[in-house]
Amino acid sequence: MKILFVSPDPRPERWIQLLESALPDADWVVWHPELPHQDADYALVWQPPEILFKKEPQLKAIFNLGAGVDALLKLSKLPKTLPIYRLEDAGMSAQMAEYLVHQVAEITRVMTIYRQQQQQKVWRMQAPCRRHEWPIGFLGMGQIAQKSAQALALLEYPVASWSRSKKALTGIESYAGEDQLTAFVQRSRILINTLPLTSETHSFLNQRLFDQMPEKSVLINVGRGQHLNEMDLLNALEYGKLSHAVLDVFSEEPLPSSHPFWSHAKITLTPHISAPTLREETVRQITDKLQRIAKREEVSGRVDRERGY
Ligand code: OXD
Repeated sequence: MKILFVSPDPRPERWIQLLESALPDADWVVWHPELPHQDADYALVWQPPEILFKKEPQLKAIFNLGAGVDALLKLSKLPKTLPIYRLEDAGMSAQMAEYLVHQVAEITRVMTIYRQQQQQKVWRMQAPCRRHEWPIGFLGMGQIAQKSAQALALLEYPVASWSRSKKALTGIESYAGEDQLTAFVQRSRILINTLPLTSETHSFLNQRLFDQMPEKSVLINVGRGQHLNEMDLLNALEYGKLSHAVLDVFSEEPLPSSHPFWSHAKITLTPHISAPTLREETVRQITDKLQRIAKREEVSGRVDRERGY
């Protein structure tokens, strides 16, 4: 069995070492566009170039080295029936929960004020956080978002989610479908975007949505940069409903140094690190899926091409 490793990771040998020890019988190849035809069976991919599918049309399945498959599904040469498996959790949900609890606490516990006070050697207690004043809403409630929602609910924030269909998760109020979007947005003072990027969710975070949010709301985007209309965000921070935004993803990554988000006083920005792919967990999960495929067993995490995730 020949398997290609296709990733912009500058040190692919760190992956290959783990992959070879997990599945020593396979022939692992670090692929690059100059390689001749490999006649490989499978490929592990992260943001692969279009030419991969032109050169290796015989692939039986591909494994995405992340949860979001938007970069893959927009490739026109991607064969229509090629099975795609995405990462399911693989250590991402705990990291995401930690990131979101941290960002929410930064805001609701006014940590920037305490940092300023430290610089000025000021010993002063600010008003304690009243959790009922900070209802949190998750746009999207996939596998990775669930742990975050539950962690914040455990900390006694009022937490709700909005998704295609209703979700039955203890302590989390579920809103679903177009009809319930306005009610959901109107109640959510902290809006956390975890939607998959599809043609339906492109520019979902826009002026119309921000206008419906409560006064002095906060937007946290850990989905994709293309979910956000950047001009609308800047306007909403300047004149509108939003008091702050936390952004981990951007339509152009790395974010160009001239971008106004870098120095905006009301924006906290991180370089797409809310839930990075962890090598050990990922290798364990993908090699397990490969072994299941070999035994013709059921394999979870297959992307629904119609739905787009
Ligand atoms: C992912 C990501 O999709 O890291 O996994 O953004």
